[in-house]
Amino acid sequence: MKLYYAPGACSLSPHIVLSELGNQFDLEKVDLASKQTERQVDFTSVNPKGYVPALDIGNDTVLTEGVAIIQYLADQAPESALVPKVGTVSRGLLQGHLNYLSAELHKSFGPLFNPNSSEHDRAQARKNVLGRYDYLETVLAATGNWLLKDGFSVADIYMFVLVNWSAHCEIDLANHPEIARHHAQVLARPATQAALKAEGLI
Ligand SMILES: N[C@@H](CCC(=O)N[C@@H](CS)C(=O)NCC(=O)O)C(=O)O
Repeated sequence: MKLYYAPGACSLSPHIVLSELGNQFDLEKVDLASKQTERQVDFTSVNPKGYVPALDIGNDTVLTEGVAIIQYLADQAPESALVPKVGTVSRGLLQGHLNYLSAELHKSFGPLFNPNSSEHDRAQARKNVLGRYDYLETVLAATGNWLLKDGFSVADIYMFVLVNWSAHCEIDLANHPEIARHHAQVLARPATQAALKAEGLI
């Protein structure tokens, strides 16, 4: 299988999941501005939506949307316990976290990566992100460790990738010590280090 990615983008989340699972996979870097891959393929022919991540799983099938990809990967390896079993309450809680991360937190970062955003838009986006962090801080304070009481999951990996943008976006974690702790814990995992290295980020 092949993961289409851009260094440090949200595609880092399936990259870390692949690394946690110890899967064999290829990587192909995408230039998001030109939509060309490093092998000079028109990326829109791989994912017509034009954004990463995209995972080619063979048989002419390309999975898109980060939260779908990471659940698919973890479901293939139930022994990894990176996702609770389908149909359980825990899986419902996981999907609630994934949707919150995607629809509420991930998208709140948008103006901070748009070179055309005004300073006013950027300030508002930082405020929105910090507001989303408030909720995650209470979840982590209640569980004392990961997003789910059951243990480390793909939601922690996705959250790590989003929180990892904070420094670049000038978002201070000083008032969110649980999130800072969570970030440091995921960062220290060997699978995270391997993915960051492969993307040339460390
Ligand atoms: N809904 C998509 C959003 C993916 C997304 O926002 N990807 C960004 C990088 S983090 C991207 O490729 N942006 C380039 C573009 O939209 O042109 C998902 O969750 O997978």
